[in-house]
Amino acid sequence: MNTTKLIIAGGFLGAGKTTLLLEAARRLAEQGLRTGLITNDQAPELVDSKWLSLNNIPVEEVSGSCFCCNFDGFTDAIRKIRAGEAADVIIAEPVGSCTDLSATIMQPLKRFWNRDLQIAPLTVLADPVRLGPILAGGNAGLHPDAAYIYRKQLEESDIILINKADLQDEEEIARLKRHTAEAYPFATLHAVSAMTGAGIDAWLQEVTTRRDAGKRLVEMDYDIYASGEAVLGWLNGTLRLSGRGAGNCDRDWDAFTRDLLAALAARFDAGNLTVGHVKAITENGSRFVTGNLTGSAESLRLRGSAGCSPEAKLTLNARVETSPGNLDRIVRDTLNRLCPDAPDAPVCEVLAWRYLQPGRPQPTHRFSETV
Ligand SMILES: Nc1nc2c(ncn2[C@@H]2O[C@H](COP(=O)(O)OP(=O)(O)OP(=O)(O)O)[C@@H](O)[C@H]2O)c(=O)[nH]1
Ligand SMILES: [Mg+2]
Repeated sequence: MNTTKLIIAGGFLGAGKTTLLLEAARRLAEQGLRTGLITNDQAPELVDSKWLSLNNIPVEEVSGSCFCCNFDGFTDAIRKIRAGEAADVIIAEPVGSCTDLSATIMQPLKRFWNRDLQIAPLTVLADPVRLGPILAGGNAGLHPDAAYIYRKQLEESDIILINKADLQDEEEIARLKRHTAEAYPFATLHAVSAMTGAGIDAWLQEVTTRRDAGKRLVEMDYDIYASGEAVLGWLNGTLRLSGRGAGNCDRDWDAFTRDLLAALAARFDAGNLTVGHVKAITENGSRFVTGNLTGSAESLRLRGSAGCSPEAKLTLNARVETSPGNLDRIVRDTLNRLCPDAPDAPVCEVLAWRYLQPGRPQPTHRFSETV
């Protein structure tokens, strides 16, 4: 079997990793390259995997823990993609609250997989809304231990992508680039938009040609790292939605998705609970709408359309700085209000539901020297 190029694209929750994976896979397909993707989460029922699959990109999922704590699960996913489609390129997205990837993923891959894989430099995405305050020494509204994870991700990177450049003016991007280069002089920098595709070709050119990967190992305090993950409540749920007596259109699932995320945002904002990322996908056959909250209510964005139909399926993934129990209460209560027991109201039937606090990261491998 030929060598496969493996690109790992990390970065904090909501930075735009999955959007980048899709855009990169599309661009690589235009070059005649077959691309497989790997998603990762603390629990199954992932919005990211559904969204990528619905966009017809082969995707494997590693759920239950970060790649670093389930290295064999990660390499099994690589094997599956290579066996199925003989992928030319694999792009993997670790959990957004995961760090220490150079020591726990990049070095072991270089040691054990260097004949099958060409491992690309470690890419880390950053959302300007959080990057600016972090560079200024603040915590970007995050718990200090979660902000520690954000900083460590940047510290161990080979390449930093300042994403969502389409939302900033040129001056702000130039300022962010300057400050990022001062703070992390070892990393190559690109300002990109995973959404519009701006800057993505230059990044792809770099990751598909450069041979040095995982050049940096950083000191990591696992107590702070574990605490930074544990401040986030995690909830993954899937629901069957049905309309009830709503007339010809039955239910407008785009409006439902928007109402759900707007109501959740209002609850989180009122309780001063920092949102890592809350995302939802509502599927109506092959039609789908995604909704994302990457901060307070004004960060709410919808993409696509699920249209109207009598039935749909909704998957919700929420990562919010609160206890899992409180997150569960808020989400259930919000759904109950949107789906009351009334003749014209939609019906929400839970198909799968988990809420949890990520456990202490215990990597399968951890190298203390670069390979
Ligand atoms: N304007 C703009 N929005 C973007 C860009 N990239 C991502 N987004 C939006 O940012 C939100 C989060 O994007 P995702 O790709 O899901 O982020 P992620 O890093 O995969 O998030 P997690 O998997 O939860 O860590 C979505 O609303 C995206 O549409 C971009 O370049 N520009
Ligand atoms: Mg993602």
